[in-house]
Amino acid sequence: MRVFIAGMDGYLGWPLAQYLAARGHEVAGADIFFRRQWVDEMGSWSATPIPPMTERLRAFRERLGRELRFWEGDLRDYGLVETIFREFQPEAIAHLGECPSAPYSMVDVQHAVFVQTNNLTTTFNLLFAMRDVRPQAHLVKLGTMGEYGTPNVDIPEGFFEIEFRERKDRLPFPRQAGSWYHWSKVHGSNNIMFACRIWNLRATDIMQGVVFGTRIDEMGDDERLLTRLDFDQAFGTVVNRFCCQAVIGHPLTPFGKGHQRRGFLPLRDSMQCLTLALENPPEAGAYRVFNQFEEVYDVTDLALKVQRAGAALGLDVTVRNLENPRKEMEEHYYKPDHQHLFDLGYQPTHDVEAEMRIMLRDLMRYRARIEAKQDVLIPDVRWDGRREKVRFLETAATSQK
Ligand code: USQ
Repeated sequence: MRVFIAGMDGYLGWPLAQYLAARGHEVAGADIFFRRQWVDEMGSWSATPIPPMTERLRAFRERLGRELRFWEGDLRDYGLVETIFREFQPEAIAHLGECPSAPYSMVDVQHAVFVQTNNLTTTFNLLFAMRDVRPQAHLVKLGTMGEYGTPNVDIPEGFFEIEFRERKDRLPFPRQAGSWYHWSKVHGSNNIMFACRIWNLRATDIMQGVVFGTRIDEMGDDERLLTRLDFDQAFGTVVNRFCCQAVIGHPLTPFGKGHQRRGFLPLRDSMQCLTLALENPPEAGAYRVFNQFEEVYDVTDLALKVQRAGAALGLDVTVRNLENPRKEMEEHYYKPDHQHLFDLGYQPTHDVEAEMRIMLRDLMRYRARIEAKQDVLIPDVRWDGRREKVRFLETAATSQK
């Protein structure tokens, strides 16, 4: 299958190119390298060293024995998107070309506007290019579990049956996002749902949980094939940050009470699930939603898992709760469904601590890079608009019973 990856230079885009190519798919991608700039703006860099795209493409060719087609350009430019569609004629599009950070979107008005316009514009351009050039293609759009928020009821996969005043319907489940970034994903979902209805397009909207991991097997030992691994407050996801903290002897930092619950999945599972979605398209006109995660975990329980995984490697890991820079529930009910991917054959990596040990071993090689930027581990972007570093709390982190 010909798959176009929007955002191929990112944390997920780069491994996805390798994962799909290793399975015989013809892959092409585009990127404007915004992620590199955003992380730089946050005063940080990837713990794993990231070579320029020319070197990444050379390493890809050496490992997989074929070219990976790449366009350097801005997907907010409709002309570029249309050109790519005409030249490559994609059968599927993996849309990872958005800004993925909640804290980045909360910095100030410029960042909020940038994240929403960037994310909505790239999605619009892909939808219109599908309509005009590749109406049979399948859009696999990276959304987020964060679209739903943390309601005090179970969360279905996108839609639910509701009875109201003696009438029934199947409607989109309410979205209650927790940042301007997460709302950008909600708005994108609504636009895709509408485009499928009016233009008979087909799309899978992936409500993905929080991803963690440094590698997939396809990368082998070639450092140039590694994906980026961020640990700053905006682009480092929580388990990736905990693992970076562990290797430099910095306390792990659950925010507030530390009992936020989220769906999580290892990077290798994310690749497996995205591929399952791509290889099993829905019929024309269908807009379907997959909740994509391995299991729901409590943030403090994950910190304690990293602590145990670290101990197995001789690391002395402490956990100290930080003041929470966000406005979010710190103890709450959370029970989302995630059956659709299992129905397609998803085989989850259940041994999360084994995955953490792989991450810690990888990251120990780059200890000096993390140490050099360790200032970025303490957040200063607060949801109330202040820009001021948070402080450690005196309460000790304990496992959720
Ligand atoms: N957290 C801590 N300590 C830290 C960092 C984070 O306790 O040092 C907490 C946060 O407060 C939050 C949870 O861990 O409650 C997850 O935070 P995160 O930064 O790992 O993830 P989030 O901001 O939700 O965003 C990430 C990705 C985003 C994706 C989302 C999936 O950056 O692109 O959409 O995960 S989900 O969380 O399911 O919405």
